[in-house]
Amino acid sequence: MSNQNSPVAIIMGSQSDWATMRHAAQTLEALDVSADVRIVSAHRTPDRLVSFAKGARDAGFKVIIAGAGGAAHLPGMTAAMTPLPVLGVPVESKALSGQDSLLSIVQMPGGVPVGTLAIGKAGAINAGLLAAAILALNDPALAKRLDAFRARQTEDVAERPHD
Ligand code: RP5
Repeated sequence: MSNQNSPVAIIMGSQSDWATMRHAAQTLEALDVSADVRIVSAHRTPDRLVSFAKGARDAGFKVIIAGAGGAAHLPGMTAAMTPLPVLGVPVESKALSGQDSLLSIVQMPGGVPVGTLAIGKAGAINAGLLAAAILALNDPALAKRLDAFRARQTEDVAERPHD
């Protein structure tokens, strides 16, 4: 998970986010895209956040996936400090089922974008797919792997439901 020279960084606010964010990591792994996975909390480790976000481009990352729950400032603060594309995953919180996370991430002011995904597992999977799609713009082999993923997904849908 600590992969030097990875094009994707997956950051999350807490160990407790890993159950959700692992789906982003697994999605990328299935597409043979290396990811560097870290805990970076906007509130509990603000210096770590500043250091990571300000250094992310020079570290060689191309896309950042940031997951957080509750008062989820991590994706937005990361986007404020890097020119890299930031994909935000709202983690499902206990108190408000992730509605708080979603609204904390999605309503960025014009000028500082965060590409906000769905709450929870679906959002984490799609963040992985979107990161791969961004990288595939300059990586024909990865584009083929993404096409194959889509084709398999289509083939897996039965014509009719079964009991
Ligand atoms: C956020 O607070 C984290 O992203 C996490 O979703 C939430 C709860 O964190 P823990 O109290 O479980 O560490 O910063």
